[in-house]
Amino acid sequence: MKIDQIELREIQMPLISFFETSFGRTKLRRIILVRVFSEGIIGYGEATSPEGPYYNHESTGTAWHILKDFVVPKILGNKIQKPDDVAALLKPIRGHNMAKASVETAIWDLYARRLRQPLHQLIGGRRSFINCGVSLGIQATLSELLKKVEKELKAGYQRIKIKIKPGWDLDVVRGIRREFPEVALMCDANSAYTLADLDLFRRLDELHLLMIEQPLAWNDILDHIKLQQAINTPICLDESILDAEDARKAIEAGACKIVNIKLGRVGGFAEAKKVHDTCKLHSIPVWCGGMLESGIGRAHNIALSSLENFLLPGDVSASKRYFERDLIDPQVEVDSQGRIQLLQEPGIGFQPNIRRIEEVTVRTEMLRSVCPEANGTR
Ligand code: OSB
Ligand code: MG
Repeated sequence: MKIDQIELREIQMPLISFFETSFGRTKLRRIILVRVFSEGIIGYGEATSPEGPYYNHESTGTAWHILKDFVVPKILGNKIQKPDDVAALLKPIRGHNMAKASVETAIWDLYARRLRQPLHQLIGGRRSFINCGVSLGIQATLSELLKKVEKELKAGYQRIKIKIKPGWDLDVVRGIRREFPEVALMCDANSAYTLADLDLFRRLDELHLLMIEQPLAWNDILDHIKLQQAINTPICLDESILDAEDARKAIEAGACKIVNIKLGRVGGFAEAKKVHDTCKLHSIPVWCGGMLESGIGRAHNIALSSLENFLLPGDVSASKRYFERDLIDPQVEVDSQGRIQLLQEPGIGFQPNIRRIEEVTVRTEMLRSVCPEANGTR
């Protein structure tokens, strides 16, 4: 593949309603979109880094810096035969997986478009639709949260995830259980607790939750093993799993029974597939996490979720839950049974709406190879 140029673009889009987790509140998404140009075809990717370094170490600003100064020059200065080469090429850059994944996923989209093949098919997906849940942020009151739960269940979503933090946990989960005794329910702590909170987890353990996501430190495995030994509810790791080796070690050690896979967190499709395969080998189900993506990242998540071991509903939901108007056509929609159908168009399947993208762009930079001869052949 001859990569001619790569465009970085920061877009800003307000969320329809703020999204609050244990680490903070998001009102405005600042997202980097990546466009990779090759012989008349454009591949699209999105850096899923949040605005500040509170989920992991990455932010919109660090992603721009790492992309512009390290990732993009490496891509433009090397031969790329197929999208699987990209992750290997970027390996010397330590960390910054979300920055790397934006380009990696764009090159997968580009390659699939070249082959006129849907991306989900190219990566080996087997599904015709994916199963969807929702992630509900921390609210001002329990009654507001209950209203949101009811609304999303009416819309058809198959499971409810709520964010918890100290002071917004046991009573809230009990409150939902009282109103919705049978609903598929889980909670996500984003690393807000320690083993000193074991009592809390023993009580949550009585509420037949599907799983508890990332209860302990973002870089921990050992304490999660101890917690998993103390409770029956499966622990699901999110922040702690950065690659397939992390997944293998966590599973072998008994730190979790379920894994959340995010394209950004693991550096793109090549590693996400490895995490998926490792989990499958150990009979550990996975599901697709979200990072409040625009339609571009959402479309990549849909393709990823088509792999066979995505056995649990993911945090991939309709565009209209997040944004007044998304960046793609059609918008992502969920049917009355909480499913998203996979499209059969080439690449991510959804068409980026350039007019809409222009409207929300705040800065753009086009990067070209300084030495075009160095940059691959057909
Ligand atoms: O931990 O899964 C998470 C959003 C931002 C940062 C971290 C997380 C989340 C979500 C939202 O849960 C998922 C989504 O709907 O995009
Ligand atoms: Mg999470």
